[in-house]
Amino acid sequence: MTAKVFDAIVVGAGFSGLYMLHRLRDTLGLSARVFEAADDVGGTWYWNRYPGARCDSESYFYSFSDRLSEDLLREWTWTERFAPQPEILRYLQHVADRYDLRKDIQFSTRVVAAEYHDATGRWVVRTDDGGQITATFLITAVGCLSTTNLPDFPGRDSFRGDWYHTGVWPHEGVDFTGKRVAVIGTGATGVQAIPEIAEQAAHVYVLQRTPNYDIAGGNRPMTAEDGQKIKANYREIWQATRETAFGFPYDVANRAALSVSEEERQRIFAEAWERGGFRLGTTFNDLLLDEKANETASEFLRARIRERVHDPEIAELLSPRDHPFFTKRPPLENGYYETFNRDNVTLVNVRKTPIQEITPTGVRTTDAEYEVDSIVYATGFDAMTGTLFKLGIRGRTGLGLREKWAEGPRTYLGITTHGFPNLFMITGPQSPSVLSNMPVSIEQHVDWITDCLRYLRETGRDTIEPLPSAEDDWVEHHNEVTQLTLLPKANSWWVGANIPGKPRNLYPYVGGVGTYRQICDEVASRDYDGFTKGSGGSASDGEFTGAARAKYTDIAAAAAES
Ligand code: N01
Repeated sequence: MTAKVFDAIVVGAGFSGLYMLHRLRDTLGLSARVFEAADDVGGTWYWNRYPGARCDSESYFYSFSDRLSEDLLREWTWTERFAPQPEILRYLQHVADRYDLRKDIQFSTRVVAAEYHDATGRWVVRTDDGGQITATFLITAVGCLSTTNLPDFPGRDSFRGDWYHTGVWPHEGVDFTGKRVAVIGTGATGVQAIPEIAEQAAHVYVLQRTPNYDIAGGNRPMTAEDGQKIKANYREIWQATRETAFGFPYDVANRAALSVSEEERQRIFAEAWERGGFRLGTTFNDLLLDEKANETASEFLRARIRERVHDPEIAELLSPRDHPFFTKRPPLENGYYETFNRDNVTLVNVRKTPIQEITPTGVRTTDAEYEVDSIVYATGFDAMTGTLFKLGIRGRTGLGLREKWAEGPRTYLGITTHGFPNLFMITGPQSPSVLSNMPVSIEQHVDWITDCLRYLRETGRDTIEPLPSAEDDWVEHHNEVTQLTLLPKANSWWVGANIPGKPRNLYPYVGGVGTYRQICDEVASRDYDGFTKGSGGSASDGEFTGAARAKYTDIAAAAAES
């Protein structure tokens, strides 16, 4: 079969794949083909249709920015402070239509292999429909949370009732009316789904292994006044998202938690709590660095649980004691804690009495059997690398990405990896990705890749690959920055602890969105420092001067002085 030939292949048609396609095709004038496993655009927002699914970033900054279009920002009006899944999906469908993107997307098609051919300097990509196409550039836009984690409980397949994973929820929805339901998992997803399921079901058993520090979401409808105010300030809002630590339009306050009095600290926490969302995590600059500082926020949150949950024993069971605040992604909640005051909800501590097996009629722990009609697995994802590995990516010497990263990801800037020329990973591991407001990080990567491809064209090249020394340096820098924080202390999916056998590393980069952007820009401005460039698959022109880490050091020194 003759392979079809493109300039670029993109895998995935969520936020990142859509924007990448637009830039490749409409900005650079390249030919591109997108492969998408689903039968429509949307990515995360296509698959995650569980009850209560909504975004934990505020809707007015969880979208494409003015980089894509100021008109689109003016045209689109969000109806809720935190947009529900159907609305975000509609938004992405609207973007696909507005920019006529669907014609270059092949839906219902999975990439099963992607191999780099040294002799031609091209990627050869095979798909599950037997198709084969080649391209100079391969760009993964597969999202960070797209391969579900379904724990391998003994007897799982013997269950005779209905079961669901939240990450692949039935499109027609699920009616739990009159049903007894077990929900396994109390991460950001479980916390959104459980209150909604409890409204419908006859009884809900919440099987909790680790309680989280859930922050009040404070969701509410957006008023016309909200909309006008936001639209009048969009430029400033987006500029701020690009400069702050987490990609929000508000930054971490420049003060230490223990530098203020107890009374003042409580006032600051309470004010952030009232405003809702992730603001609480930005109240002091040492919450992620110092355990004593962190404990003040952790205890503030435990006190909120005790206020809202009537039974003190249940309140204590819901209170995290084994990890500092924000070392696991804190869920945003809307009525989660009150759910445990209902008669039809039972909290089961599966840390103390672990799940032993799934039986034909329910879930058996070491203590009891819970007979249920339905099981909901809110058990998360094989994050950041799970989907990349499933693409069957092989680089220059036939080395598989999975083999290369057997001990953990090795990247340069979280976008590229040595031995895999012309491979770009949007929001790849060791970039800020899931430690940020995703659309901001997605746009930054797509724009950086776009500039890089333009640079190659303008300098008469078509091949780029990071040097091993640049990659070693980035991995070392990533690990050093990680060790400054409390993040390694928790068994979170951020460190891969949720997947048996997964190498323990911090997968996202914690140096901050604004800092990271400056680092990437510095690398680009120095003729893509740390990359070799060339043509036809042969890249030898380029050196590594350490620009990335030098930029970080400069920024950190300036911050320490201020
Ligand atoms: O998954 P999780 P998630 N036995 O891995 C439990 C994003 N998100 O889908 O903590 C018993 O966080 C596990 O227990 P433990 C967001 O970034 C975004 O909830 O490992 N329990 C945990 O309670 C989020 O962080 C939005 O002890 C088991 C739960 O299952 C990410 O998605 C909305 C178990 C899994 O929690 C993932 O969240 C929702 C076992 N064998 C989610 N295995 C937005 O706002 C796992 N668990 C955009």
